[in-house]
Amino acid sequence: MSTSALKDSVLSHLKYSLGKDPEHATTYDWRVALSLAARDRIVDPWFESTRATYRADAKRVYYLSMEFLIGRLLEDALVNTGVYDDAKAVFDDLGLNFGEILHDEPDAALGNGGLGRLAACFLESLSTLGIPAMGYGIRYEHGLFRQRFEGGRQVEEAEDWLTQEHVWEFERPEAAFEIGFGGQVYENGGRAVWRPQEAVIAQAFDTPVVGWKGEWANTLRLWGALPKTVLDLQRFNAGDYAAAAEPEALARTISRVLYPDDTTEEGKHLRLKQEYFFTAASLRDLIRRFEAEHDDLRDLPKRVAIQLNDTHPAIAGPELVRILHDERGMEFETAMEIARGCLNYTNHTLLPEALERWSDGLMGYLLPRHLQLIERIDTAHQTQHPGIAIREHGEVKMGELSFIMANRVNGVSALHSDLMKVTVFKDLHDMHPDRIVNQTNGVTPRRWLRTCNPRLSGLITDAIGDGWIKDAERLSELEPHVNDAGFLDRFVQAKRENKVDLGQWIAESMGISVDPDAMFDVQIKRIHEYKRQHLNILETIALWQEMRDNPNGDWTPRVKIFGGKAAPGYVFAKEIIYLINSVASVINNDPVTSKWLKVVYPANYNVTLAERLIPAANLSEQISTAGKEASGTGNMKFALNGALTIGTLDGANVEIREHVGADNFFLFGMTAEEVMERRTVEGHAWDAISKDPRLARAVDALRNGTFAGGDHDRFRGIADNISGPDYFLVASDFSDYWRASREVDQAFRDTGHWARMAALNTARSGWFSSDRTIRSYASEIWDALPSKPLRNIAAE
Ligand code: CBF
Repeated sequence: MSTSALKDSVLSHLKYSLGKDPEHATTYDWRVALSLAARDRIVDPWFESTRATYRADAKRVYYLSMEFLIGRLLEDALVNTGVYDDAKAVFDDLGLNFGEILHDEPDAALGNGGLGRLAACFLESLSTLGIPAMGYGIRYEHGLFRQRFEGGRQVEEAEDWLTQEHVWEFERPEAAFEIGFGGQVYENGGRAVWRPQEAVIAQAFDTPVVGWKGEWANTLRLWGALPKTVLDLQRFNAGDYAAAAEPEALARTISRVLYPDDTTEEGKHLRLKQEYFFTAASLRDLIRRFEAEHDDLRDLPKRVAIQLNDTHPAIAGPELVRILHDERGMEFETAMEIARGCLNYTNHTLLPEALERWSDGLMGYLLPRHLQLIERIDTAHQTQHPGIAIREHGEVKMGELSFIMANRVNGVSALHSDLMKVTVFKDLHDMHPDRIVNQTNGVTPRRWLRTCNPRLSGLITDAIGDGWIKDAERLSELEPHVNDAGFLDRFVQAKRENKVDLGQWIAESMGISVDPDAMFDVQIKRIHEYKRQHLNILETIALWQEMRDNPNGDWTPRVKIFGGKAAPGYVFAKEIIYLINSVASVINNDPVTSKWLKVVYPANYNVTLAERLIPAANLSEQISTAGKEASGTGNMKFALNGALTIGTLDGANVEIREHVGADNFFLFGMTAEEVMERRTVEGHAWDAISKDPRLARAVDALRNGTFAGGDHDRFRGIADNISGPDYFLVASDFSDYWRASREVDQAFRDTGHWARMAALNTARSGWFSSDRTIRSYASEIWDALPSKPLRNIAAE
């Protein structure tokens, strides 16, 4: 596409879609006009991909996920369709600030963390590889909450990303299904009939997801909840306006918020409703599509692979059995076989408390027929494999249900998959030894290097051509360049410029000045005890104390950057946030140490912020208690962007270290096995504290009010936890973390060597592309083939 054709398209949308002339157009208007012009370019490949799928009668992959953390879409679309430079030229020509236009787009907060971002990377890779696929999820009006800090504490606010028109989606009023809840189960002629007591409408909204060069586009179909009756007119006419609007308000509650606090009964009720709502709508939709082309539902497993992203869509098992058995009259056993032939389950956590369980009471109340079917599935499984139950202590265990209903179950890193076999799913694995397979996570190199880090990706393309963007393993061709001083200089320069940009943003948005030559040390992820942000802040405190002791020391300057949200009901995580902010305000105002140490915690960590922070990072903090982080994907993004990792042997860190080389990775801490052993030592925390005076002093600072304006109690909870139960072994890993951190300091001072290590991280991280992950799912789980690439629209 020529620049002038793109310009015409933007101006035409400005006029005819937005009804604005250029003189009066706002940044919003220009952004929407450009997005519509970009969207136009995606529609043809999108249609062609669908037609090609029908023509080939290809197997389709359906990815069911409660989260799709897609972030902003405009820049990605421009890059993938090859018109980024033209778009920039158009706006330069119009005298408008292109960066400002791109940044006007709201960040779609349809996810919480790694699981949701993984789903978004997978959709992009599925399109890049040309595998016919569809993502199914919920169109949350507010998504995950927006985080703000008030006096250092997290405050949650409703995210309002949908108050503006979401230009990427197409509303599909015709693709709507009635989804029922509650009610009774009757018997009719030997068949069970479920009569729900209430129902809402699930309506589809489609967003095309375009792959690299626009050769293929799949669909993200998100369901919005609507009432069956918009307005109760009788009540309205009787003057009871609030009651008249109630059906609409209640129905819409289902697609309002991602992860409503489920510590209350109402919250649990809503969460289970959400899960059933999107799963049931998706199954009906995919069966309708199948039946438009095929007659025999017994062929479903040949044509359809359904991936359950965690247990949130686990109700898919009983629902599919219900449709096939109750509604289509198949034998229960046949229905089971078909369901199991289609369904696969990805586990993302070993934390037992994170594996969902629903009480029989709630399940029976909302989904009475499903509870009966779960009992039957349980009995059938126990008859063949005695000893493990889906239902236990009056609860349905969704992990077990997912496992039993799945053809394949996968973990998300080699270590995690191995641990699944000996911990949470030990008994099931012993019964079904072939079912668990590993699929190490990956990230799309388009967004997480090409787009988010134009300086580095430009340098890479200059050195080895742009083949790496589609085939990230070709980044290894950089290896010889790592010995070239000129290349390394440019590598360092790109990183430094990214740091300068970030420094400016920090200064403008937070009023903190940071030195771009200091080490940018970043820990960004959900706040959780197992991720151990409190280990990091404790080390920060200890470092600050030593700097104050020795103000003439030759310290390596560091900027410690944190980012992340705590679940609204997770009190301890919120205390950690408060502690980090409190430490930041003391340290950042200390004239003695300010030239060496700063602590920066921008609020509302999201995809956009990650895209800003990762390219500027020197050090990536991956410091979870070994055995607790299933994989991590941030760790991969950092390595790809030339940051070195300080980390434990946990999740995908293990594989990252193998790929980048042990010399280019700062390892510390206990292994998963040592962690389990250490926990059995009585008083392990006290033991560690008494052996390390540095640690003792840092913990003491939590108790003596140093960071709480003299209040001894404010952070006592955290101090007591670290020195008491310390389940996540912060105290026991502290000394080794300190040692590794000082090694990092030393290494950073040798700028040439650091640059080489950083460049090797980039050169050796291509394996962590989500293209590799998706290829592996396609061959080992889905039996789905990439279709032929269509035309390359980027070249047109
Ligand atoms: O597999 C993707 C990610 O999922 C999580 O975020 C999750 O939600 N359970 C894990 O915590 C990550 O380790 C993992 O990378």
